[in-house]
Parts: sequence; C-alpha cells; structure tokens
Amino acid sequence: MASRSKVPFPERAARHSHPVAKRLFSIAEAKKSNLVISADLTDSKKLLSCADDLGPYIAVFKSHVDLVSDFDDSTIQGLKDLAAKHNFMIFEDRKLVDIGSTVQKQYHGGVMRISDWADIVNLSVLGGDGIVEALDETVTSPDFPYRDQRAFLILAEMTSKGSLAVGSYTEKCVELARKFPRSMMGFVATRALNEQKEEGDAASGGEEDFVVFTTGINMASKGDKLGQQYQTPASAVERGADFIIAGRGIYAAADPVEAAKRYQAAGWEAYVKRTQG
Ligand code: 6AU
Repeated sequence: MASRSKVPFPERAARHSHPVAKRLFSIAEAKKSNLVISADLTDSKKLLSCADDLGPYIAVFKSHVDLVSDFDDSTIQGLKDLAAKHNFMIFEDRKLVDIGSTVQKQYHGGVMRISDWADIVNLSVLGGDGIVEALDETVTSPDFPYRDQRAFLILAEMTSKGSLAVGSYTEKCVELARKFPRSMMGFVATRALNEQKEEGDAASGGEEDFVVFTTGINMASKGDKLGQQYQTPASAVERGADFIIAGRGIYAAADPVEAAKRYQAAGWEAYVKRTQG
C-alpha cells in the first residue's frame, strides 16, 4: 500500500483488519467528515444537545463523562440513540493509565460502564506494557459482549506545553500498538507516527494502518492560558491526522453549528488535498 496518508478512506476501510477502523472510515466517507467534536460539557442536557445539533457534521463524538455532573443511564442511552440517529461513533476520552488489573475494571464495569457505550477509548502507556495487554485481553475475550466493536487509541503525544510524551516514550507507543493490532487501532498524536513500516511489516502479518486522531485544533486561537497549543485543521491533516478533534473552537463559538460546518469543510478539504496530491 502507498504511504497510508495518501490512501483514500474507502480503500483503507476495505483493507483494514480492524472492524472499528473499517466502520470509522466508512462513516467519514459517507458524511464527508473527519471531524471529532470534543464535547467537554458539564451536564447531560448540554452534552446531548451538542450531540444532536452537531451530529450531522461529525464522524465521532468525544466525551469526558467524568465532567458530567448528572451522568447516569439516561445520559448513556441518550448518547447511544443520537449516535444511531446521526451515524457517528462515540469516543470516551478516559485516558486510562493505571495497572492492567485496575484499568480492566475501570473500562468494563464500574460507575461509567465505558465498554457498554464507547466505541473508542484512549489510554496512556506510562505504566508500560501491562495496560495494553490488559485491555487487549478484555476486548478479545470470547466472553466480551462487544467483540470487534471496540478499539483503543494510544495517547502517544500531547498538545500541552512541556509534554513529556516525546521521543522514546512515543516510540514505545508505536511498538505497543504494533504488538496488539486486535485492539489498538491507532494514536492520539500531533502527526503520523506510522510511516516507518509499510506492507507486510506489521506484527499482525498484514498491512499496518494506524488511525491518527489529532487534537489541539482551533481555527481562531494559538492556545489557551493553561498550556494548550493549537494548530489548524489543514496543518494537522498535512502532518498526518486522519481525524481532527476540536472542542472550544466549536462548542464555545457564537454559532456552534456554523463553526462545526466550517471545521468539517476545512478538515475534509485538507484530507482530499492530501489524498489527491
Ligand atoms: O479543543 P479544546 O482545547 O477545547 O479541547 C481539546 C480536547 C480536550 C482534551 O482533553 C483533549 O482534546 N486532548 C487530548 C486527547 C483527546 O486525548 C490529548 C492532548 O494531548 N491534548 C488534548 O487537548 O478534551
């Protein structure tokens, strides 16, 4: 396969070994959107209104449900219904980071029941291989009720100033993703990390095609007062982002629907340029 960033989503969907990646690329193509809204909202009503209003323009809805003060079963059901209504996937930005045994319980069960409703969840490999092994074990177990419907993104770089997720740490993330292709679909990173290996080199014995989600996207600001650093949709996609994650640039805009349409158009235009260029 040519450098993956040049390959259009339908082809990547057809060739990808992971069902969640296939679905994700297919949704993006159908909606002409590689936009992920980061809905850092603090109550269920706001969260669900955001999902309903912006649903037509996004491929993925990203939540931080621990911010939602009245989070309960109706929040979950509401999100699931809206995901079906608008054809988007749900990404819980949980950043799991503990030892293997603990993250298994945080992911599958617990107060948030993340595995019941989030198609995609991210994690940090600060603790080494154990977290990845543990989550892989959970989602590939014959008893897991959502087999082939769940995937993870490894947080390989961070957008905040002074981030320590660089160099050998980031390389370790790539190594672990290669080792667990049945559960690790890709990365949250500021650029493509998977251009080193091509056809036939992946641990799975097949092609390697990690999906790259890039956050820190804002068309009007360079950053915030707390260390967040932004780039535009075009620059992120040029650097290898497949999906762009934007939060305040959209939901805090005067007209969030208009902003979502603009970010969707900018992200998609950059993707088309990259794959056709
Ligand atoms: O667009 P913003 O700045 O309003 O929101 C950015 C969102 C927040 C962060 O928790 C998240 O993206 N994020 C992440 C993720 C997605 O894992 C990683 C990172 O390095 N930087 C970052 O901002 O919900």
